[in-house]
Parts: sequence; structure tokens; C-alpha cells
Amino acid sequence: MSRKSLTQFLVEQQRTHNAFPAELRLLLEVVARACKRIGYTVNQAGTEGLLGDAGAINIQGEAQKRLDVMANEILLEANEWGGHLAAMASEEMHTIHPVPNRYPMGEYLMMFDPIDGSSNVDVALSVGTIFSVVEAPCDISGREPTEADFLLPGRRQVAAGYALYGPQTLLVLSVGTGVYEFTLDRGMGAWELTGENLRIPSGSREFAINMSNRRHWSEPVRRYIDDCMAGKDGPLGRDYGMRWTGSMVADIHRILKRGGVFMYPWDSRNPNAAGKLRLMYEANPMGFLIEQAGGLAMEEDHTILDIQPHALHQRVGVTMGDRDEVERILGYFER
Ligand code: AHM
Ligand code: MG
Repeated sequence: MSRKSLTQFLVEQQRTHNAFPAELRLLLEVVARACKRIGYTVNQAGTEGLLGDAGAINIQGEAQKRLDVMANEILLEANEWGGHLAAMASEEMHTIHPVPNRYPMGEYLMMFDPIDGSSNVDVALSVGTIFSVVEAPCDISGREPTEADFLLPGRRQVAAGYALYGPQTLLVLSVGTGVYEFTLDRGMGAWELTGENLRIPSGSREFAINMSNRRHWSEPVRRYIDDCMAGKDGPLGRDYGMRWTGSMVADIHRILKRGGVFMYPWDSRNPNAAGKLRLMYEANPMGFLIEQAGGLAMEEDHTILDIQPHALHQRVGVTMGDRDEVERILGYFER
């Protein structure tokens, strides 16, 4: 029996959930198509001479890879003409990208990180694309979209997901009715449903954090990780394992499938009490998926999805994953 396709899944969602309009379904199909193309480009990059730096510094102050620029272009081009979006914002662009006047203006806004974990791309490790969709304000059709239109809490997301370009090419998606995984059948060029209603397995003793930043963390985070490192001999009384791929998409995917927590916490190097990761392109969409899979997504002791953003490229501290383990970490902030 053949597996369910992405199209079939989305049509069924539309039939079952009134709050899931056809416009959003078509938008997600366009995004999935763009991710297929990005996956192909990432795969061919070694032989097509597409690896290495683009020679520019992005708005985040980071050296852009050629693939960062190409993936950004693929997403813009694919989504401009469809009539589902009013504007887009990306980790790689200074400001928002309104849909050009020659195309109809849609009812949604999309934010994305075209290649997340791009430091991995030149060494053939997993990278991904992360995206987040919100409804545009109702008056948007009569005017130019602005950055302020995007500054909505993550709770307002109507869809979020990521594509993972690894040993398999995957699309993990939520429209607010659970988390679903699709695997790209390269021969057919089709996304096939391979995971339904993913729930984060509870009780895994695995954490993902960049340990080299230990001296910059807040005291509660340092204490929790020290206790994990002490294992059976410490207050937690059990051994922990550590994994860090340098690619949030890969680390979060592992947590969705195998459990554990992901942390890129607040860090004293950042004067604005922020972390490294960006609220709109990384923390919110991943937080949405984690909550939809039964987990928790926090910045220190408050929920990421309830943060009222003040800037498009705002950074946050991130702790997300298995609800029980995140609650244990919250206990360190209460003490
Ligand atoms: P990017 O979007 O510029 O690739 O940065 C985000 C990435 C995450 O995927 C990953 O968790 C983190 O940065 C790794 O940071 P570090 O190199 O400090 O460990
Ligand atoms: Mg990123």
C-alpha cells in the first residue's frame, strides 16, 4: 500500500479542521516544493562548486555561505507569485520582503531561516530550513506591509516546520493539530507521510548544548548542566548523555524522535541578555513544534511562544524538549 502524500494529508486536514483554509494548504505546498529544491541544491553543492562563503556579512553579523544566499533566493522566488503571502522575512535579509506589486497579495506572512546550521554545510553534515507562518493583519491588502506587522508572539503561528537535509530529506510540519513527518521519495519526487502525531518520548537523559560556552551561562543553567555531568554520583542520580550537532534542525529532530532537551541559553557575552538563536526564525517555529509534540519551550523561566517580539532579528535564550526535563530545569531557576 502506498503511503499518504503531503497533498493528501493537507487536503484531509482542510476537510477535518475548519480553521485550516485552502490558502494555507497551497502556501505549504509551495514551501515544501522550495525545500525539495533547496535539498537538491545542498546535495549537488560539492560537485557544482556551490560550497564556501558568499563573501558578504549578513544582518546577523555572520559570514554568509553561498548556499545561504541561494536557499534564500529559492524561497523568495517560489513564494512571491503564488498569491498566498503578503510579505516574507528571513534571517539572511536586512528587512522584510513585500510581495512585488505585479503579483496578488495574500493573507499570510512567512519568516524563515533558509539554511540553518550553515557552518555544517561545507563539511557534509546535516542542515535544514526552518519556517514560520502567521496571518497578516486584516488591513494589509490596502497598504505596504511593514516590519511591525511581523512582530507577533509565536502563539499566533498558524503553521511552522522544518526541512532536514540529512541521510534522508525530511519535512516536519504542524498546522496546530500535532506534528507530522514526511520523507522525500527522491525517485518519485514526492513527500510521503512517515510519522503521524509525533510525541516527544519522555525520560530520555540526553541534553544538547554547546559546552564551550559554560563560563558565559547564568548560574541556574550552569548548575543543571554540572548536575547532569555528575551523573549517578550527583543530585540527579542518573547518567546523562550529550549530543551537539551544531545544527538546530538536526538536534530538534533527534529530540522529537528520541527525547531529551535542547539548550542555547542566555549568555553573558550578549549585552541584551539574549542567546544566539533568533526568536522569529528559530525559537518560535521550533517552540511551536515542540509544544505540539507535548514538550515545553522556554526562555529561562517563561514560555517562548508568549514573548512579545520587539525586533525582527531579536535573539533569545532557548531551552526546549521533553516536558519533564524542561520542568526539572525550571526548578533550578526557582531555587
Ligand atoms: P545559523 O542559523 O547561522 O546556522 O545559526 C544557528 C545554529 C543552530 O543551528 C545551532 O544550534 C547553533 O547555531 C550552533 O551554534 P554554535 O556554533 O555556537 O554551537
Ligand atoms: Mg539558523
